[in-house]
Amino acid sequence: QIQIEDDRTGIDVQTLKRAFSDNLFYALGKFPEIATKNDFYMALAYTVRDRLLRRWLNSQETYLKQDVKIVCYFSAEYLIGPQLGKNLINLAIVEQVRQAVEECGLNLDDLIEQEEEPGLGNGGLGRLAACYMDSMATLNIPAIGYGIRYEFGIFDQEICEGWQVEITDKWLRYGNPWEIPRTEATVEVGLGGYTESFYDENNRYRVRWLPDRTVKGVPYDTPILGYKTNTANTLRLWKAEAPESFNFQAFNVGDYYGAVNEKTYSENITKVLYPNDEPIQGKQLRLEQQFFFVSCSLQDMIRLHLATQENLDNFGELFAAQLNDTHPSIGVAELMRLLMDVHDYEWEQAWEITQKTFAYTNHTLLPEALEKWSLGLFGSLLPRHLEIIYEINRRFLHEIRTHYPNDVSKLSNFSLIDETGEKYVRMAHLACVGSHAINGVADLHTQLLKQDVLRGFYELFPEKFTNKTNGVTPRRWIVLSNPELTELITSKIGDNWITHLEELQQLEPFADDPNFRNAWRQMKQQVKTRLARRIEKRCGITVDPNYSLFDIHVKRIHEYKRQHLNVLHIITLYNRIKKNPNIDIVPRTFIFGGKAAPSYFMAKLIIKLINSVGEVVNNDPDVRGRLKVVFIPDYNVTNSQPVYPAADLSEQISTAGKEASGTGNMKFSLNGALTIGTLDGANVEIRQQVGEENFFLFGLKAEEVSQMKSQGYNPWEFYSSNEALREVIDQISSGLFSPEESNLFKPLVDSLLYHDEYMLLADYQSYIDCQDRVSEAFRDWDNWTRMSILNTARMGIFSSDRAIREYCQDIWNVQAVPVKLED
Ligand code: 26R
Repeated sequence: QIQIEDDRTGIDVQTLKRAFSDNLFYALGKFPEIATKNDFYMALAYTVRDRLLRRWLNSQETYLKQDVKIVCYFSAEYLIGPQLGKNLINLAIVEQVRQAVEECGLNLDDLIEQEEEPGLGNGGLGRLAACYMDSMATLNIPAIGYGIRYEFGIFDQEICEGWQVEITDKWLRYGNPWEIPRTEATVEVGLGGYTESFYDENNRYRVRWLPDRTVKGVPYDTPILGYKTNTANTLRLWKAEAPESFNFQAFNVGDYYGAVNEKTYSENITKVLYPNDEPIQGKQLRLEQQFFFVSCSLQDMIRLHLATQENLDNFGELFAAQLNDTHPSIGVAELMRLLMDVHDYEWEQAWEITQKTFAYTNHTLLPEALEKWSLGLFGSLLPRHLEIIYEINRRFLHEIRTHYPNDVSKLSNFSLIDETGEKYVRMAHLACVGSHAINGVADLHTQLLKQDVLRGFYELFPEKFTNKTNGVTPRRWIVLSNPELTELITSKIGDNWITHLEELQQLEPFADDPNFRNAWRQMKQQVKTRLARRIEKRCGITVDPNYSLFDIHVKRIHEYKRQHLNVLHIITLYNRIKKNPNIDIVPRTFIFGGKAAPSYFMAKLIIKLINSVGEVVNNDPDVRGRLKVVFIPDYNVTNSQPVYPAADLSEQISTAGKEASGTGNMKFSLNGALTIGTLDGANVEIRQQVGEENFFLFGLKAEEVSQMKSQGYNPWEFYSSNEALREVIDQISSGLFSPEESNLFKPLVDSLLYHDEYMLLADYQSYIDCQDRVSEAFRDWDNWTRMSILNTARMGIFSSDRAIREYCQDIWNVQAVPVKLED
């Protein structure tokens, strides 16, 4: 019988040291004298992994033995970030480990920085999945995260002469100590081919699918340990491999190279993550990825289920499958196929099980991001699923006909098939009919879903719709990212807030305590200084953490997020200085970060614009360092962690109605930044929470945006009637910021003057006025600090723990299951 605190897993400094050097020797095959920093990192990672394995195995065993309901989170993306620091915190062994490695002559923070993060997502959606996995483990909710083990995640970004350059993300290059392949749980997935009908031995009409190729799915498991609990859930990511078919046997010696080729073909499926904002029309590989991971996962669930249950009748009582956007929505058709074609269920019962199992979260209102697949592509890859979708549709439209007897237009609006031009399968429609619950990710977003994008479905089944406002995990986004703040909060209210974030409320009275305010200001100064050092090192730009307002805009680069509106403000301030070099202006450091999709020309041009404006502003002697513009390259989870804590001001300035929720907005405000923002996504609720006097609001409301659009918005009117705006635009188009190529930004300027899809010019003046209020407020440090404290104190409801509790109660009907350490 293994003892928990034996030599192998003990957590005192001596035992940790011993385990660390054992792992270096036995797992890495190195002496300390010849070990690289990465060897040390790996040895430490294994040492930490050893200490969570017991919890992991016990969790799996507990779920298997008891008939507990398990959440299966289906997501094509996960941005879990680096694991070492997080696991140390969750195991509560940071200090011992720090000392142990120090006694070996090493620095813990250096080793933590050595980790290469798995960038298996684009942005908000993938990071949300990671926060939810953290919260489910912390709340002892049985859960499996299913997804894709991309060999190449989101590209690494370099900035060359102001332009984004994409570099392949080789994250597996030095090995991944956190994952364990479970080859014994490999499954097979079919693709292509055709279907045929037949009568089975009971003379029942049946259909079978004869795929023309199959691939193997091999699961790679990563433990997701909760905070100070015994629950360690599994993130199960599938890798595609070639089946060991005839081709690899001696039969085919003549075509050895052909056989190897086929292997490459199969393995392509999980090769690379698709960037969003990339036209995916006709990208067969993307559909293959989606079907591949969903089929693997459903087969895996069925196997798990049948290990303890006689049949699949109660599948939906033991699994809650959440569709993270429509990317995994093919699961509706695949579960139907598995139940009917493989497990002999009749349509009606299969349909009942399917609807009971699935629920769907929508994450975007942008029309270009609503997934649809052309019938040709769909039918050739998934012929059986297309038949099933036709049958779902036939039955569904029958209901529609009875519900709206005299309205044929309803049929084409509701149909799972878009027949307005070339024919497509509408994945959101499939997700809606196949799920028992549908949710948006912020109050406003859910309202807009009900009013616009999914209006018909809302009228038809209003009871399916709920709102689940997003949340973020305080373990990564406060405790790990901001130790200074963590300590300060804990010194006043204890550390229970880490799992009960509403308790931050207890900070409120301290907002009026001068000593506490002082400590708060010092803490902010400290973390700003930390970021300033990094900026100096990474970008070679000196910034002033003491007097300058850190104004931060980090997120994917997209026109709707309006990084270029921020730039218009920078140029406006620059012009004020140029006109009056002695003007009394609040010094600001504008910090940007984010990736643009490789083929998104306008977004890449915005990056270039930021850097070009920075070049001019940063080097103009008249500015005297009062304005600085910085673009932090390669924005990802790792690089974001030092950023959120250092912000004075958080930029959340999307066109109202476009940002489904945002989650960066929450990370900033939790860390005591004030927000300048529109009434969009979760900004609305953040403002409600922190109080309107502690939030800088500007811009058109969602309603006003659509109104103005329908009345015929003319950006030119704003341009010609606003002198400051006109000057800024003219400077950009005249080449002031691109002397080597004066037409460089013409596409951007033209787009603003003649279309301005995202209403920058309409919101310009309101934004500038609001920024002026920000500057005035920042002059009063004392009051600013007070507002900052109140932001943190009132942001508790934006914990992902709260969000997960709501999903458990309203959608999943899942209970916590405590895991014992000894068994
Ligand atoms: C179809 C395809 C290629 C694709 C489109 C869009 C793939 C991925 C996306 C990403 C979208 C769905 C996304 O990330 N949405 C973001 O989800 C966050 C979490 O809910 C929100 O906070 C954020 O507002 C929203 O943009």
